[in-house]
Parts: sequence; structure tokens; C-alpha cells
Amino acid sequence: MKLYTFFRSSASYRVRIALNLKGLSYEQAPVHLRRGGGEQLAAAYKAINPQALVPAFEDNGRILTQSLAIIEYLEEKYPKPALLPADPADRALVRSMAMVIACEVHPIQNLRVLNHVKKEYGQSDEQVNRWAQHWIDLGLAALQQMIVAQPKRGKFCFGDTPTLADICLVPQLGNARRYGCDLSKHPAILDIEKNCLALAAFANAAPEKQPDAE
Ligand SMILES: N[C@@H](CCC(=O)N[C@@H](CS)C(=O)NCC(=O)O)C(=O)O
Repeated sequence: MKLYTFFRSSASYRVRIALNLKGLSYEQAPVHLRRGGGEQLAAAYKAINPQALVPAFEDNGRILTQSLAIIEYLEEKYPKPALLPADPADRALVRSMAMVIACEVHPIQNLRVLNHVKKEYGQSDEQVNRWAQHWIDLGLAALQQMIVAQPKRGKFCFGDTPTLADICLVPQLGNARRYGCDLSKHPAILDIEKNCLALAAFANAAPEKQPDAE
């Protein structure tokens, strides 16, 4: 198994956490998102992922892209420990929490989107940071409400074992700090982050622990 990854990429970080939680060993193929204008844009990498995004995941000669699809693949192939609850409504809730981050927040604060806003619309670093803060903050506030209101309130986003929702949340908090968000507004989320980072699977997936970390 090979993961095309960048240490600071939160979508790659999600897959690293899932692989660690499942106890799977894998090879890392680093793709530097800034060096030389971005290695993800090279023809050789676009042949792996036509979207020019990390992560990409190789297993048994097949290449998979999109972090949530990769994690669902791992979940189906290696069901234990489960990253989704058993009950269909609970599964849908956990997926919806994950999607708050993966579908509504992360895509509009992504490197290529911020670069486009800067270049095409003449916005400064300060302005694009405020843009990122706005969307991250909105998403985290909604997610915190969902966490507090759900029926299985526990140590993690849902219940007392980590799920896909925590896998998406923890990496997003790294981005939130990078863009200067005030996380003290989301105390329930900060508690969950602490519980996640106490687990080796999360701690060892952190950007600073990766072989390509700078
Ligand atoms: N929805 C995709 C998002 C992938 C993504 O946005 N990756 C970022 C890093 S976190 C990337 O490769 N960015 C490169 C760029 O913006 O040029 C997934 O979940 O895999």
C-alpha cells in the first residue's frame, strides 16, 4: 500500500489517521505542494490523480483518490476497528459530521482556491486568511452544535470510539490554527481534539511526525 501524501495536507492526514487506526503499514510517496510551483501539477503526478490533489492511494495495482473514498475502501476491506457505527442513522450522522468538514469547509480554504482568489481577484494574504477563517469558523460552529446535540455524546464526535468524523475534524483544526481562527469558541471540539491526540494513531499521523515534514 502506498500513500501519495504531503505532510501538511489535511486530506492526506485523514488517510494517515485511518491507516493507523486500522493498524495497516504503508509506504509514503511525498508530493510537495509548493516546491517548484507544486509537484502535484507535474504530468507524472496528474497521471496518478488527474485532479492534481493529494492524497492518492495505491493498493494491489489500483489507484484511489479522494480521502473519504479511500477511507471507506479501508473500512470495507478492514472492518475492524470500525470507523462508522453499526446503526444506519448513526452512520449517516457520523458521515454528515465528516462532510461538514470535507465537503463544506475544506474545499473552499484549499491552497488552489486561495491562490486563485489572490491572483484573479487581487486579494491580499490578509484578505484570503479572513476568507478561510470565516468558512472554517462557520463549519466548526455547526459541527460543535451537532456534536453537543447528538444522542451518543462521549469522548469523540460520536460516542466513545473515534470515527470518520474525528478523522476529518483533527486535521481541519491544524488548518484553522494556520489561518488564525479563534478556537476558544468551540470548547467541545477542543476537548475532542485532546482525546484524539492522546491516541497514537492520531498523534503519529500529525504533520510534524511525517518523513517529509519541514
Ligand atoms: N476532496 C479531496 C481534497 C484533496 C485536497 O484538496 N488536497 C489538497 C491538500 S489538503 C491539495 O492537494 N492541494 C493542492 C492544491 O491546492 O494545489 C480529498 O478529500 O481527497
